[in-house]
Amino acid sequence: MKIGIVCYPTFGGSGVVATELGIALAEKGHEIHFITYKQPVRLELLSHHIHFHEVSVPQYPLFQYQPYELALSSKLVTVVKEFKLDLLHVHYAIPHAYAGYMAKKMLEEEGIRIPMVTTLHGTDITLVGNHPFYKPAVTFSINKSDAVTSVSQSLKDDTLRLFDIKQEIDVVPNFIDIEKHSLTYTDCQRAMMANEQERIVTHVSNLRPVKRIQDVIEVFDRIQKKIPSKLIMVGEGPEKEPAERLVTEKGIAEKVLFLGNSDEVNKILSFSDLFILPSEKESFGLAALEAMSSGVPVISSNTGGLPEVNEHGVSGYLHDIGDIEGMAAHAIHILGDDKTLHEFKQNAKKVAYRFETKNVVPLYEAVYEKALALSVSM
Ligand code: GMT
Repeated sequence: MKIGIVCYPTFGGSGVVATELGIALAEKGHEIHFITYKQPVRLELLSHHIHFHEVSVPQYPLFQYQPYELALSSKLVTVVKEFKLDLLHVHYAIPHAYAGYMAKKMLEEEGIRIPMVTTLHGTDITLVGNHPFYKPAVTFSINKSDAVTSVSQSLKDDTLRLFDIKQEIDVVPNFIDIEKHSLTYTDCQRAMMANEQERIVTHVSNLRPVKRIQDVIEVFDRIQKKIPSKLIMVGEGPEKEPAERLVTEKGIAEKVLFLGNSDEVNKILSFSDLFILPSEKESFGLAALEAMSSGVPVISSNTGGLPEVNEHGVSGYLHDIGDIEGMAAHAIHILGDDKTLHEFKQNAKKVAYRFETKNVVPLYEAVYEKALALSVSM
């Protein structure tokens, strides 16, 4: 199949899922065309099965806001025609589903029918998409998609509760290539982060308010009072500065490393002992799954799709949003002795195996077949 994938090319979870999906589909023999404004961060190699088409928006001084959707829909029309694509798969509803629908309609004028699959990832529904300024357009473009997927049952329920949706929604979870995440570290790499007696606690995100970064620091502060440990913060975002201030106020600055965005998350996870994800909202929690696949137990909030990923008492623990004391107590329990930590590490990896790439990618292929069959019958 020739598939056009539209996504955000940055470090966000939806872009990572879209990119890994494209790579996995190409490995299965599909021809993949990424169409976005920058080469996706996790897309290292282009090949005859993987192409990248850059969307550029000409800057014009009259426009206060440059019309990206317009440039994207025009680019989609050009790429679909030139490479004779069979299907468009757009990730994150805003504005991708809207631009995709416009492209579909323009192509129809030329007698070309192309189905569009929309994958809902999270904040496109629970935060941004739900804003009254966007809601009518988001509802419209979801309903006009030929097939819709959401990354968890929880996100599907949220979508049906918040929007007037006439379309069926298939749940296709995030997935992980466990082999790729099974890196081992050298003592020298770990030693750059912590000494042998210290446990390593990690958080990876785009450091937005929805991730409750202050809770990460508060939980770690309680951990380090009981157990020698270091906190590694990976990512860039608006909450970084307040977090840096908070660790200085608490006098734990030398125990917290802010690494910024990193291409080496797998390596960092391979020597981590615990992952903290206390988010306000989290439709799935790809970061938690990535940690678990590296054998890192997770302390998370019990919100959104997280209970579908993190198994309470097995791969880690789930707590009410903001329950810093509870999270810290369970973190200390996991990190307290080597035997308990070893058990949680093994269990985390076992649970992650449920979401292996080879189990999940066929679910997307089935959705593509369904969308294609539907568009032929129309
Ligand atoms: O908030 C993020 O982490 C980025 C965001 C995105 O769409 O780029 O992630 C969302 O999609 C991921 C991939 O499907 C999910 O694993 C994340 O849980 C989800 N984030 C939220 O719902 C906050």
